[in-house]
Amino acid sequence: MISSERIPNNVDLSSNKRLQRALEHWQPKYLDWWRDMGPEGFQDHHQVFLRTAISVDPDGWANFEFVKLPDYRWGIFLTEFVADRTIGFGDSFGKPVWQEVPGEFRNQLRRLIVTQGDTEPASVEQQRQLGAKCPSLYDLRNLFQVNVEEGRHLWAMVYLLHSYFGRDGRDEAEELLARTSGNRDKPRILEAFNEPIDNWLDFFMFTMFTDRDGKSQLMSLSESSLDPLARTTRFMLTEEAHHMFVGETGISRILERTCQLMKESRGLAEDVRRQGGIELEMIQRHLNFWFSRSLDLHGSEVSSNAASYFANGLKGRAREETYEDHRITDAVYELEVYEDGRLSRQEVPMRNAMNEVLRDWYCGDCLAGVERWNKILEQYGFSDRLHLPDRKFGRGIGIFSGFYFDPKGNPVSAKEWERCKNDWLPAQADKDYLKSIMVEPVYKPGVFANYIAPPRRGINRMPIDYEYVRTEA
Ligand code: BYC
Repeated sequence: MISSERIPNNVDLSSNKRLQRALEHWQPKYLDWWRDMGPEGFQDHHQVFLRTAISVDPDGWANFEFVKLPDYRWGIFLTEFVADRTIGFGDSFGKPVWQEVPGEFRNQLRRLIVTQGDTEPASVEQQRQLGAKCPSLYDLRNLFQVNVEEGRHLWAMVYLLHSYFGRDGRDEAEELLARTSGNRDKPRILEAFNEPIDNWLDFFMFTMFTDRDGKSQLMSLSESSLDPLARTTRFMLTEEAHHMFVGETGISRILERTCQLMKESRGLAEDVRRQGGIELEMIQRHLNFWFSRSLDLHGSEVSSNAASYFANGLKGRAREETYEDHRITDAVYELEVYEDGRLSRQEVPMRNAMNEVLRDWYCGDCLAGVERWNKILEQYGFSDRLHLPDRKFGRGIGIFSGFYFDPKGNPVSAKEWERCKNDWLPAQADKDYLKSIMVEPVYKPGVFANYIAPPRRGINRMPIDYEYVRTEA
């Protein structure tokens, strides 16, 4: 039976019998999915030092305990209700927000919620084999924290589907457990969530760049006129911040170790490799891949879907309150386009360019992170730098897909692309090398794989050599 003890929540679950029954029906299927598709090899005999949200207060997060992964208490939380909240953008700007789904926007809202929901279990599936290759117990615990929170984000979207979309919503909730990342017949909806995450470099890049798309999309959904969606996504953002911390500091620590190995040698890639490290060029190739995949997640540059989401007040801009014009009926966006083999600029109605507006915000947020990484190279006295590739590079969605650009954004021929692509994007040789240095997991407290530096501090004031994941006797 679902109770506030089993499912921490602030939606008064026990007094809503219909919802309670629907979730009771869904929960065993979720747990079956978690056992089948969640972290492999860590379901039954391990206790993990995890934090569980038990309320939306700032100290609601301070709950750390050892739990078995399938026993994690996946909760349902919305940020506090704000009385008299009004619609912040679009054609109905200034009118009261909705507590129920308006019939005319039902399909669009369902589609947004399903797309968001689909990414959450997808990422757990993508990461399920990383435990057997972990660089330390500290990192293993962080991986599982990210995984259980993605599971909670799925609960958040399923809560909305069950509460506001009736039979259709319940069917969609089942489908969220039926699609699988990378499955040929029933893949996940968005492309990046079907890419394999085979190694910890991919994992850290994914949590840096793809989780950051999670941040930008959740920020825009948190402006929604559907108040329960806005409040749910607002709380999800607090967890997203931790995932990006894992990604950013994971790469920082790899970079730091690479710098140490470069110092010890002559700074050459082959020397870093000879000592079991990850050379800068390989880090850059993985950055290129996950950044461009995550750019794709923002959709096409010109999108009538995006225009309609904005007009209808379903999905706004990140930090909508910082803009002056919230209706933007006449404004235009100057877009870079590629036509007849030439790059030029074209004006498009701003509403149709909403995906691009969000992508601008996203690129700025990514750039700040890359600059923080470059400080490490600077501190070690190296002139090498990591770079974000141009946003036209390596795209599979939108107006630049189907064309070839180098990482600086210059058009190149198919032949040139073939010649250089292994310098620009991860190649099989990279995968093989990374596999070889991660083949032995590090399960000894306080010990770290040779390719990564220890973190600055442990979790929740525990020491770095704390046994964050324990094997049961
Ligand atoms: N791959 O007008 P278009 C996260 C489809 S991540 C495959 O270009 P639109 C997380 C599109 O669905 C955040 N298909 O795009 C991170 C449409 O298909 P239909 C997830 C794609 O609709 C890490 C067609 O192409 N949240 O939370 O303006 C770990 C034309 O669409 C892709 C959201 O995405 C793609 N990359 O915008 C865990 C928010 N891109 O309808 C979690 C909800 C587009 O013609 N989603 N398509 O069959 C949305 O707001 C929008 O659906 C999108 C696309 C921004 C994704």
